[in-house]
Amino acid sequence: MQKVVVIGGGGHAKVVIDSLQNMNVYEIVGFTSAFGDQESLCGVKNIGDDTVIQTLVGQEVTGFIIAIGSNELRKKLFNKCLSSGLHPINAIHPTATISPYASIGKGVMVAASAVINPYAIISDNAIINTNASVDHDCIIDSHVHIAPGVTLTGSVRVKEGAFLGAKCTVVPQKSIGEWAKVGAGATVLQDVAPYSTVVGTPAKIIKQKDDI
Ligand code: JB2
Repeated sequence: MQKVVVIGGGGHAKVVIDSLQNMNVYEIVGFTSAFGDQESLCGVKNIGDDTVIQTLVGQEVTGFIIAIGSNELRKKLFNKCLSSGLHPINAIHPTATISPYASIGKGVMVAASAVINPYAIISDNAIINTNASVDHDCIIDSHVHIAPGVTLTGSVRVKEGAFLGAKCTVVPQKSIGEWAKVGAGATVLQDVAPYSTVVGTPAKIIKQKDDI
């Protein structure tokens, strides 16, 4: 079995480790974390901070996945692990349904009961969380997090680093801009501007890029 390391030791790491264990194709050598985390998660041991990564490369560990919810931090650590020579692996829970006509990038997490329909494209280091639905022709860019229960109807474009909160819905052919945030339960009927935050039904802007 390919030896892999999980980066992160919080709530999201539990879900990623559980998915990897269900896949039964990787040997997880441990997880790295930043501060005061538990000694083990789901039977996988805490092997310290990210300084151990270089050591692992020399110990036949070839794969990694970033198991952290924050899109900014996940992007930073993804690039750091790539430059260390490790290769990103996917954590796809066996109960996820992924069309053979969909395309899945590297370092992607697809959680239990998520559905990815034909001609959807999921880019590197994205999270498609529990029970989310990504319909035909949706394009999900890198470092995006689609939270549990989100419904993306057909041909939705989600740009880099955007966060879509739990159970929000986006109607067809709308675009969510780079690093935008959509609140839990929102219904998106219009394009969402980059770096903005929208909430409610219909979704309205509560924060724009200029407010940052
Ligand atoms: O530089 C780092 C670093 N910075 C923080 N390197 C490594 N290896 N780990 C880092 N961390 C780790 O991120 C912390 O040590 C901690 O283990 C983890 C953050 O844990 P937390 O439980 O706060 O967040 P999470 O990202 O695991 O889960 C969030 O996102 C999920 C998608 C939560 O909001 C969950 O509720 C949510 N389901």
